[in-house]
Amino acid sequence: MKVTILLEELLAAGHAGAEYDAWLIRINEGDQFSSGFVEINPNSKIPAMVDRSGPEPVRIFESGAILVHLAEKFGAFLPGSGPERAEALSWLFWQVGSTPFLGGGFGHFYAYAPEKFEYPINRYAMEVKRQLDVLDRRLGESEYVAGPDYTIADMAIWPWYGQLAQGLLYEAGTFLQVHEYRNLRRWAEQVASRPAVQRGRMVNRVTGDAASQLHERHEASDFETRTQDKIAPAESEAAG
Ligand SMILES: N[C@@H](CCC(=O)N[C@@H](CS)C(=O)NCC(=O)O)C(=O)O
Repeated sequence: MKVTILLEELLAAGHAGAEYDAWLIRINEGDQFSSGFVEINPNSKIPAMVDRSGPEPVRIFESGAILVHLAEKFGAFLPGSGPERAEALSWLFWQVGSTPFLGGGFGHFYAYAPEKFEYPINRYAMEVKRQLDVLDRRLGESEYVAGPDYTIADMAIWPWYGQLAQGLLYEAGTFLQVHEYRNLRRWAEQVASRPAVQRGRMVNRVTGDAASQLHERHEASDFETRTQDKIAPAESEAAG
């Protein structure tokens, strides 16, 4: 989601060279272990990207590396030097290092594990609340995470902590008392209101409302013509 948000932001800012093809990798069906995907990401995780704009295709894996690659290529959403760049990269790497405790830790035990084990749920909930507090304090002193400007750090953090603060992740809003993090919620709503974020959130999405799922994205008009409610209306009705 963070990569498609950046690509949509770049297009919205007039960078026509950011036009992209997004293919669906169904991780619950093991697509990430197929030989074609492993050639792009030897670690078998989404996201992964091939930049075909140069003389030779360039593969990039790890979401943070993809965001930096694109931001540098287009000279956008990442300050080129100085303390502003250091701050944006610090928060970007903060996200990559912190989120395994939210997704692999809290999300796994709270939402997906076959049984409810109290100890890991409490342990990871405590860590996630600590992380939410870190973000809330930062967003109390700054409009965006890295300062006055919207950067790739916001795009990396919003899909996890922004959506969590808005109650859109794991249905854990009440359990984690996310309403307490007022600065984080202010920022989450601000980022969520951006049309490019709304589009980026739809790409490769396979859950929720059929009208918000664009399984593959190959051109801008796909948002109007190829969402699941339009290409598989019978299926989406049957799914409720
Ligand atoms: N540090 C990696 C994490 C990527 C990651 O964990 N992706 C998950 C989905 S959120 C995945 O592909 N899981 C499939 C699997 O573990 O087999 C990044 O930021 O790109």
